[in-house]
Amino acid sequence: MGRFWSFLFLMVPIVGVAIFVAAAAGWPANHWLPEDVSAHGHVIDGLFIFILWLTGIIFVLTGLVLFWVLWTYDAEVTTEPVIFTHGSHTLEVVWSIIPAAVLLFIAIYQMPEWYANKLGRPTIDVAGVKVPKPALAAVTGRQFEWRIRYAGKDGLVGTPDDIHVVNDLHVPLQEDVVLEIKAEDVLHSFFLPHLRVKQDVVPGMRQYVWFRAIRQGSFDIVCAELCGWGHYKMKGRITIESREDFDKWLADTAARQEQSLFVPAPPAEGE
Ligand SMILES: [Cu+2]
Repeated sequence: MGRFWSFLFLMVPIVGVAIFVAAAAGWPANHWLPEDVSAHGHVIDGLFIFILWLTGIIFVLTGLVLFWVLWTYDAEVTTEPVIFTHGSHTLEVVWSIIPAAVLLFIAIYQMPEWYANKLGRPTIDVAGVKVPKPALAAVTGRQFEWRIRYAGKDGLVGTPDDIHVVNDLHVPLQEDVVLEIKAEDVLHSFFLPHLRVKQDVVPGMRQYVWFRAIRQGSFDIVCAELCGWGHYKMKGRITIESREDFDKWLADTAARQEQSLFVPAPPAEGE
């Protein structure tokens, strides 16, 4: 019976590896990573896959060691008396230093990408001086929608001529896009899976995210922080389009917003 448990625990690395291979091979459906439509996404995917391999190998090795211990020291087979020890000081030191070194390596290895995504905001030239690129739009998370305001003619977000939309973010293709991210009520997380952008949104804090989209299309905006009963429906769309289409969409939206007169359609015959 003792060896039954050995095989049961052997199933952990076997099933783990099988699921990993099936997911990577796209079976039964391709659900590994969403399509990457950003300029920097491949670096983040590379980090993800690298850490997955690292933890995957350690997972399989520890699973196999567990199997070996259960198999070798099965009480029904091994008749030798149990030896109690106080452990191995050397072993304790070694298996503390190795994970510490690995974690330190990951921390240093990912630093350039962390800088590029969280600290190195794109700049623009103003009279020969490099200044942080202003936000194209401000996105405010609230229960349960994304409110978006674009800068109006003055080029500044937060002024009376702003253009307002809800859950419908448009950005130009092949340009560095900076977004200002805020929360109105509780914690949210602004997540653009196809652009590999995710930022917690904290009430009272003004934060910025940036990216460069390299493919046209319409993709998801989701909230990645459980923010209340309607968290699941806090989703919007991001439309990536050419500069001309973006300018036209923004002008049309601004014009619609400025309509001061609403003329309802005449009632149909017989009403
Ligand atoms: Cu939310």
